[in-house]
Amino acid sequence: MNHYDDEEAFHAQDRKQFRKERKLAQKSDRSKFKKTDTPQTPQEILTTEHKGRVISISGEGSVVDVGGRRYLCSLKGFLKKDKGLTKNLIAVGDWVYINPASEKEGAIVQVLERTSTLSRTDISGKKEQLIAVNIDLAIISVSVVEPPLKPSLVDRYLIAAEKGNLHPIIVINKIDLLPEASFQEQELYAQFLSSYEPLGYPILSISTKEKVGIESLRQLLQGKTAVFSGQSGVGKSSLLNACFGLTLKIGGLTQKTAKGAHTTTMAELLSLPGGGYCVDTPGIRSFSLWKLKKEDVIAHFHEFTSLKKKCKFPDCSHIEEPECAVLAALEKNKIALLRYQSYRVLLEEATSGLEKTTWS
Ligand SMILES: Nc1nc2c(ncn2[C@@H]2O[C@H](COP(=O)(O)OP(=O)(O)OP(=O)(O)O)[C@@H](O)[C@H]2O)c(=O)[nH]1
Ligand SMILES: [Mg+2]
Ligand SMILES: [Zn+2]
Repeated sequence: MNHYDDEEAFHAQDRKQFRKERKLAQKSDRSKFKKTDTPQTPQEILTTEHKGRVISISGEGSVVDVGGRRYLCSLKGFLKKDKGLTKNLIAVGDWVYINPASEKEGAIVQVLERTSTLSRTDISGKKEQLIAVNIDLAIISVSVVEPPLKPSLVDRYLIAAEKGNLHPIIVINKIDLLPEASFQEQELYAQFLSSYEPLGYPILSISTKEKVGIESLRQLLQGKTAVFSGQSGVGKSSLLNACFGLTLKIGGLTQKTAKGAHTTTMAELLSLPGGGYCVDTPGIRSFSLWKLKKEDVIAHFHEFTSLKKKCKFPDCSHIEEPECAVLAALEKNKIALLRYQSYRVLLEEATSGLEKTTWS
């Protein structure tokens, strides 16, 4: 079974609706979708009053905010020519130029260069799927239990953030559940902190339920643009509601598996009171890094860097080679076991092309 199936099944209904809406939209205005459209002259395009930002994307089109006024926009056909290996040409957070057709509708005629991108591999495994773009902070959202903490998922996000030019912040939610959690879950949380904090990654332990750590998160987000991403049910929407008094829809967890209910179904850029923006995103069931290379993995585990020189073989992969300095450090607890386990999983993925990315 394809590892995306679960997550996709949740949204199958949405996709059906998406296709239906797109078909209707195309029918009602064929001109907006013609691949033969020709670009306008730069003078026609570059009028600042038509510059806007993509807030959300649905089957009907992209909602673009132009100075507080919202337009539902289609995409000019000529922009589709360069599709290549990208699943979505437009992403939430994109700065675009639009050509208004009425007070409420228009067409995107130009997409501005992106300063950052958070992306993963799409369902087909062949294309890059942009989650959000032009974002300062990647809020890597996890929970201690329900769903359980997944260190290798955090490492995936850390690599994605680094590759996409975003600052990562790890947010561990639901710490109120720790006292009642199993010994293994408590140990994993403690081990996670002792493994990742020394590496310099900002980590916030939070309970939206008991209002712990909310103020620290709010301060980090102030004036910035952040994307909240992570598994369904970790509490991304709850975190945003708690920080900014928003009223985003919150879901339950399936009783049997304690998995999220995929409550948020569409990424949306939200303007925050006091300045800044946030993108709440639908929960992921898997996260496969786009074009993950062995070098990306090696560079990410920078605590191995100084040790590598001491390995017997210069091309040592630190798996089973003799006289490996990384393995020796691991034995002496000088390298965190959680990080080494992540390294093995990610290296395997990068070298074999096989993706082990499902969290269920
Ligand atoms: N115990 C506890 N439960 C929490 C906390 N934060 C959120 N929850 C619960 O976790 C469940 C999921 O919360 P959501 O905010 O909908 O999670 P999400 O990450 O947005 O999920 P998706 O939109 O499906 O991706 C809800 O039942 C929340 O009440 C917390 O700090 N402690
Ligand atoms: Mg949500
Ligand atoms: Zn080695």
